[in-house]
Amino acid sequence: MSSQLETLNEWVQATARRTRPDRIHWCDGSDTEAQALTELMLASGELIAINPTTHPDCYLHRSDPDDVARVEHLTFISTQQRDAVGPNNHWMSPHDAHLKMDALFDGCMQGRTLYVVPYCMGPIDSPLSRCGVEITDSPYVVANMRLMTRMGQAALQRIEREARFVKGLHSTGELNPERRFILHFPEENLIQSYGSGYGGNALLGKKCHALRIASWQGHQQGWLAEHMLIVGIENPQGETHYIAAAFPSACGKTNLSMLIPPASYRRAGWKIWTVGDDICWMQPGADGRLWAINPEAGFFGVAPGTSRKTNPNALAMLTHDTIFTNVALTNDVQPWWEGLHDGQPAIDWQGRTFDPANGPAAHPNSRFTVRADQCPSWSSHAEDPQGVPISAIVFGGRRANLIPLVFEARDWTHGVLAGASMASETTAAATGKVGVLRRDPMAMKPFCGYNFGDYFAHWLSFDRPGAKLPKIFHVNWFRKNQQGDFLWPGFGDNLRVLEWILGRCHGHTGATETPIGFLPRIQDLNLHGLNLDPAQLESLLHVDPVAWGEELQGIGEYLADYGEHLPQQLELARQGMADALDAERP
Ligand code: GTP
Ligand code: SPV
Ligand code: MN
Repeated sequence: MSSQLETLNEWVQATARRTRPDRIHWCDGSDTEAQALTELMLASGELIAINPTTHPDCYLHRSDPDDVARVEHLTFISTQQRDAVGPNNHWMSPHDAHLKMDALFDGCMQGRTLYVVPYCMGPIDSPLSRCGVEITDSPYVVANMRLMTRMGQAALQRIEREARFVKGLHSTGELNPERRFILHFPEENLIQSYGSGYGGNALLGKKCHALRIASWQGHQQGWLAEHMLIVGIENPQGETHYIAAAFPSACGKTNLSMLIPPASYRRAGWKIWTVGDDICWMQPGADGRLWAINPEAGFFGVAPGTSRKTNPNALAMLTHDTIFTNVALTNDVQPWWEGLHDGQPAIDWQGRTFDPANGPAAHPNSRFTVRADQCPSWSSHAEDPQGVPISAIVFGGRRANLIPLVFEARDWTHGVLAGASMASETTAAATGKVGVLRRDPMAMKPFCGYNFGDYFAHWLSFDRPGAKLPKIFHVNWFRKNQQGDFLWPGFGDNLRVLEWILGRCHGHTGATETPIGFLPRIQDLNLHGLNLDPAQLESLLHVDPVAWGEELQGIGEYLADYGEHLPQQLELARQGMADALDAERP
């Protein structure tokens, strides 16, 4: 046995001594194994079969009603130095964290099976990929990890070859929110999660490994782990350019990554190729460009709002081999959620007869899990070991006011400031109040495993001799009018904005310069076939110098929280913008 497998085996044995499972099962990722797990969960009620005629091999899982989203207040980074995690994270000392977690894990798997899940984040043969092993007592987690990662034998073989892997220990425990903690020990390459069976809390390859631990590793090793989709845009000349875009949870990454072009674009020959919908690992290549992989192999997407009209590619991939979590059911046992438009809910997400008095039929954070290659727009380059080259980076949030449809940063530093200044209204993806505006730099507020001040400096450090960096943009699909309606149609029509973005990258589209950056003039956007009132477009592109002045002051106060860790360059860029705005004020 190789030394890595010995290390793994010893860790599994030590974990079993603490958690005392009835059985240990090493997952090989095979179809036979998956079928056996499905049957087990159907028998226990953890899975409910969905209509096999309309949705073959699709299942519904209902989580505990108190366990339906990420829990940011219970998520901690544990490092020797408190300063390392910054004011953007909850911190616990490794000593306290281990005491707490060891006590929780003591005997917690009695009567259960301990599953050992070796997985690879990223294409199995890519040098950018990283492996991990999740130990879990939840067969639902195993089934999801099988769809979301390269799980099983191949990953184990890679672990055997490599020097290290990330360890993740998970138990659903009693599903008691009072006994729920998500702990990260980046100095030990270790994750421990107790008391939740839901998504980002439990599928440890995703947010815990591929963002919190990976961002820490990227900081040390010169790469970036980001909460970004990756999409390829093929123009009528047959050239494909890739964009990486960061939006906070439930703010449109999955939708943008698989959009269907507007009719006039389709006729002209535009195509969209999906590489990733949630996480992006990037690093400079020998040519100075940033090259990106999607570390995931599947989608864990938001169900509500997904329809034939908004996201037909998603709907097409959800007709077979999909796990639905916390959606409603129709009378003939098809999945249903708000915004689907087809069919009627009969049973709500908690298994009750649907009654609108109980709230929505599907939970607002209900999700689907599906293999990425079921997506009709899945890119043939998504598995390229070297990744895809990124032409533009896009940041965006859910902002009802102030932020225009799109603007281009002046340069890399200004772009990093635009990312660091992001704010967005909170959504149902995490527990807590929805619709509250909060700062969410680079859409990484819940996911950056270290001090944001150091993270901003790390971003700035990519601007060095020989670098051919992407241009940086900021978008907002969510600006509203006074009646509270979205000003921009969004979804497929977002390609109109992406076309302008790529045009700017290649120097053949116009813009106007403003104190916040470059904005398209109305004539710079392709609006063919779009019925938008010109006044609406003007509101979408309006920059109010007074309100922006206040925004910049707020940004300054927020960034000041990072004290000595904040790179001075960012503060200087912010002051430069503030001065330019002052000069514009009446
Ligand atoms: P996570 O998986 O939580 O990281 O979310 P995400 O960023 O992938 O968001 P997703 O694409 O699932 O969209 C979340 C919600 O926003 C859904 O209800 C969508 O229908 C809605 N949405 C997405 N794109 C747009 C858009 O361009 N305009 C509007 N108005 N809504 C959108
Ligand atoms: C998010 O909240 O950003 C998600 C869902 O993608 S979860 O896996 O729960 O983090
Ligand atoms: Mn996400």
